[in-house]
Amino acid sequence: PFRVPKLTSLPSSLSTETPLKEGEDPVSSSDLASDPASSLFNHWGHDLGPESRRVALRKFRYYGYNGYLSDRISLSRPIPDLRPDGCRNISYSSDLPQLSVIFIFVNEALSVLLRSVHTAIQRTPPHLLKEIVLVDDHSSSLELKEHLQSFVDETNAQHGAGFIKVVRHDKQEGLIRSRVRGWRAASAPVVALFDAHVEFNTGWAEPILQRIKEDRTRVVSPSFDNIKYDTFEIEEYPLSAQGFDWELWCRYLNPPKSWWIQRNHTAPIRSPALIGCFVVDRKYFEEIGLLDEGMEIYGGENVELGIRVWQCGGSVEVLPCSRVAHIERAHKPYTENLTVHVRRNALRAAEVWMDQYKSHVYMAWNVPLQNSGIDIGDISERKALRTRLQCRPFSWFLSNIYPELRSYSNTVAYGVLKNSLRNDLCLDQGPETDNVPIMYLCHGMTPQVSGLMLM
Ligand SMILES: *[C@@H]1O[C@H](CO)[C@@H](O)[C@H](O)[C@H]1NC(C)=O
Ligand SMILES: *[C@@H]1O[C@H](CO)[C@@H](O)[C@H](O)[C@H]1NC(C)=O
Ligand SMILES: *[C@@H]1O[C@H](CO)[C@@H](O)[C@H](O)[C@H]1NC(C)=O
Ligand SMILES: [Mn+2]
Repeated sequence: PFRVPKLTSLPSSLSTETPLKEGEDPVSSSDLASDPASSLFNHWGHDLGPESRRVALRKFRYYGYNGYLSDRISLSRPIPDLRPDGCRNISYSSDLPQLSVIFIFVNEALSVLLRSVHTAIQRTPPHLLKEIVLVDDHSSSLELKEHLQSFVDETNAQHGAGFIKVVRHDKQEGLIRSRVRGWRAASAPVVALFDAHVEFNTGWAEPILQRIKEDRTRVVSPSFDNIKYDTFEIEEYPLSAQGFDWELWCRYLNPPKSWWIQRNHTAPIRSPALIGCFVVDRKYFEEIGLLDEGMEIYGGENVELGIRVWQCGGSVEVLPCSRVAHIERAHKPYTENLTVHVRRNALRAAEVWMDQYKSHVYMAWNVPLQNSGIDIGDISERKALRTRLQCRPFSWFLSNIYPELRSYSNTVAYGVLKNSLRNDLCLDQGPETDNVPIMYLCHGMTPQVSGLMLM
């Protein structure tokens, strides 16, 4: 029953894309190398002269978004108020706790970073915003040094010394340790950890602070909308929870049934994990173990945090009435090899938190459970944390918090199925449009990796 296709072009199922984090746009670096202009100039810049196009393109390749356009947009532009009906009508406690807003960045366009800071100042009630912490993870870009410093000095002259604090890393530490570094520099009772390519929307802070004031073990995310990386238009996103797949990449999820049943679009959405930006009680964050600083660069730390908070007695939720727009870049900074780090970080989280279900993570990454050859570093401190906090098992998390994540109890083997006569041919998922598997040249990527189940 297997069809052997002509081996001249790849089947449509063959995708080298990694799943997306933060819903980032699936333009890979290799797409950019072959046709960098295509994704910047599709919807923008038709009337630019050749010189401007060159500048715009250079900035786009550097930042992963349209830095040229950003430089020409007001730092305090109005954006649509995308809160669902009912939100504007809710009243909040008059003694909400104060916030430190922490931004981490590496080689961010100055105008994008400043717009993040500006909108935080502009759209957070002044009495609730104690300070802003900027963590520069060893940027090389010059404008982030002097120009940023003069903005900070001017702002502090108005708002008081130390209103904006700048922390700079001498060497690159990655997103995860940068967030923790920002937390260390913060002093307000609640900390908000954000990327530095966002625009805060009206009333974003109050609903979050209310929920944390009522229960300090809540870790809260706003609802995200998208700032299009080419046109900088704001695109409304549907209300979502934040979850993950077995590779521990985060995903937006449909809110749980229990939320829909309430028929109240302003109600908090229970969420298995976090996309990456979140707000948390400063001391509670420490009590439950911050982020796993043994993770590298990027990815998985947000999922680990969500699992850990739930298993150790806290909760995670997304608030429809709190909205923050975020640029989904066309490509990310740091390294082209993000997946190498995400895989390592995922295996760390699996080993510490997921009990027998850790096999699902190994299977998703197609690495053997024993002797995987992947160095995940020392996890003894994280295991001790789990013991100290007397956390629940992962099976509890799966049944009570994330029943949508399918688990398999009958896997006898997983990996790639090779043809024994021609061992360069492997079983492949084939075109997604039909459900017929095919034989195809072995490439070892997702469409050829599968579990073998006992039926
Ligand atoms: C909510 O909105 C309705 C209709 O606009 C208004 O009558 C009511 O007073 C509002 N409630 C609050 C608490 O502001
Ligand atoms: C809807 O949810 C909001 C936020 O939790 C709450 O304040 C409000 O009372 C709820 N409305 C109804 C009708 O239950
Ligand atoms: C990317 O990962 C591969 C395989 O782990 C490694 O050989 C290579 O050096 C990495 N490249 C970069 C730029 O880190
Ligand atoms: Mn981001």
